[in-house]
Amino acid sequence: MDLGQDRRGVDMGPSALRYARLAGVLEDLGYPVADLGNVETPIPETVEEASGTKHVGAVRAVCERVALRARDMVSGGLFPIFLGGDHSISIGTVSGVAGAAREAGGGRTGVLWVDAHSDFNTPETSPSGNVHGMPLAALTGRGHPDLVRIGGEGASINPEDTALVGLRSVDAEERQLLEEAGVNVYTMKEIDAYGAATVIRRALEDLSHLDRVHLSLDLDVVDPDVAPGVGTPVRGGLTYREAHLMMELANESGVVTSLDVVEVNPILDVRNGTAELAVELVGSLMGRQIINFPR
Ligand code: 5AB
Ligand code: MN
Ligand code: MN
Ligand code: MN
Repeated sequence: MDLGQDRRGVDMGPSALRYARLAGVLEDLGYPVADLGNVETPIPETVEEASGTKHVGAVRAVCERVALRARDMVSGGLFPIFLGGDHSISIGTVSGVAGAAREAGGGRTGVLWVDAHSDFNTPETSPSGNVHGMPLAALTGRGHPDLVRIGGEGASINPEDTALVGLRSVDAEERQLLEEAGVNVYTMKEIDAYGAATVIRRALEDLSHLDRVHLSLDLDVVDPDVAPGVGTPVRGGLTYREAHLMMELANESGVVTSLDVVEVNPILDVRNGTAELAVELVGSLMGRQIINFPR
C-alpha cells in the first residue's frame, strides 16, 4: 500500500523484500515459510483524494483486510511477518494480532515501534494529513474514527504497553499527545548517550509484563546513509550495527511474536540495498548469528 503518504513507491516494498530473499533467509534458519501473497490494495491513482485525512476510506478498507489476515495467522499459531507498504498498514496488523490474541485468551499485546518518527498524529495535529504519521495514535484510540475502529471498535493497545525507539522527528503537537498518553519514548539522543544495547533492553523491559510483543520496524529508523530507500528520511539514525544489535537483543529476549517491515521505497533505493538490509535485520531478529563464536 502507498495510500498513507505522498511519494509513490512503497507499494513495491514487498516485491523488493521478496527479491532480497526474505523467505530464503528464514528457511536457512530452519523455519518453514508460507508466503500468503499480497492483500488487495488500490493504487492512489484510482482513489479519490478527499481533503483532510488523505485516502482515509481506502486505507481503512485495506487495513480491515489486513486485520482479518492477521487474525487468521495468530489463531493458526503462526509468527506473522507483514511487509509494507507505508506504515498505515500497521493499524491493520496490530489491531488484528492484538484482537485475535485477546479473544483467544492469549492475553495482552504490546508494541515495540522502531522508527525515526513517532506516528502519533491525529488529523488535528498532522502537518501533512498522511495516515502513515497516525497509526500508533489510532491503535491507542486517538484520531480519525474510521482509523480507530479498524479491527474492532475502540483502542487495540494501551499506551503504556508501547515503547518507541529511535525517534528524531516528532511534530510539536504530536509531542504533546505523546506526553499526555504516557507511552515509553527513547529518542536518538538516549541511544547516543547510553548506547543501543541499553536502550533496547530498557524498551523490552517496559514491555515485559505483556503476553505478546509486536515489533513494528520502519526502515527510516536506520540512518539514510545506510538505508536511503525510504520515503521520509531523517538524518542522525541508527548505524548498520546498532540496527542489527537491537534485533539480535530482541531475539535474545525471545518476546517478539509478530513483525512489520514497512516504508521500504525501491524507487528511492540504491541497488535494492535498503530491502537487503531489511531482510538482514529480520534474519537477526529471528536468530541469525552474524558472528557465531562459542563462549
Ligand atoms: B512514518 C510526519 N510526522 O505526520 C507526518 O514514516 C511524518 O511512518 C510522518 O514514520 C512519517 O506527516 C511517518 C511529518
Ligand atoms: Mn513509521
Ligand atoms: Mn518513519
Ligand atoms: Mn515514511
